[in-house]
Amino acid sequence: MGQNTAESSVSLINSSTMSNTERTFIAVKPDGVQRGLVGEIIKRFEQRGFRLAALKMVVVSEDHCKQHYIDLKALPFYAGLCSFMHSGPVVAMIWEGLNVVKNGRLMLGETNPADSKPGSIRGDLCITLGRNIIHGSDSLESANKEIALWFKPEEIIEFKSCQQAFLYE
Ligand code: IDP
Ligand code: MG
Repeated sequence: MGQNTAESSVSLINSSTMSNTERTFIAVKPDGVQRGLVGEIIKRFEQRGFRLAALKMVVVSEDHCKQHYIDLKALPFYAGLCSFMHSGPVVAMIWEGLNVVKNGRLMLGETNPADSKPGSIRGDLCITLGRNIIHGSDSLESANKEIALWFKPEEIIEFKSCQQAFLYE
């Protein structure tokens, strides 16, 4: 197909350039790791078609958790939440793809598992608010902040997935 046809311009605008590289920060919290749900969670993001751009298992400091949840500082559960997040290993990941921030949140379900629909991660795999197994960025701005807090640039791996042409028109 010629470079200058209307069709190729439209497809460039619609897909294979910037938006397919949107990134979100997803973390399996200590309860999700302990319950053996890391594989299930990764499987859901992989099967949806998102690309894994970074992954590590870490026990982070309480200060790191306080920074991660800084927007919730004034809330009564902040201290307990930060202490729990620091209590054991977390699997931190960056996932990439079209509208991955919004779609990642939809895949997670509601903050409270009790309000989460079956089919969502929280709706299928957990029961209570304080043990809801997974974190996902709630906006592009938070995603950028969280990625910068959790990963060094050299830990983020750029590669073109062989699935690209079959996921995006
Ligand atoms: P989110 O994880 O769905 O983005 P946030 O409102 O950002 O939800 O809250 C962060 C985390 O704090 C939640 O995932 C949950 O584990 C915990 N949390 C939120 N609200 C409460 C609460 O009322 N009591 C105890 N823990 C809470
Ligand atoms: Mg949040």
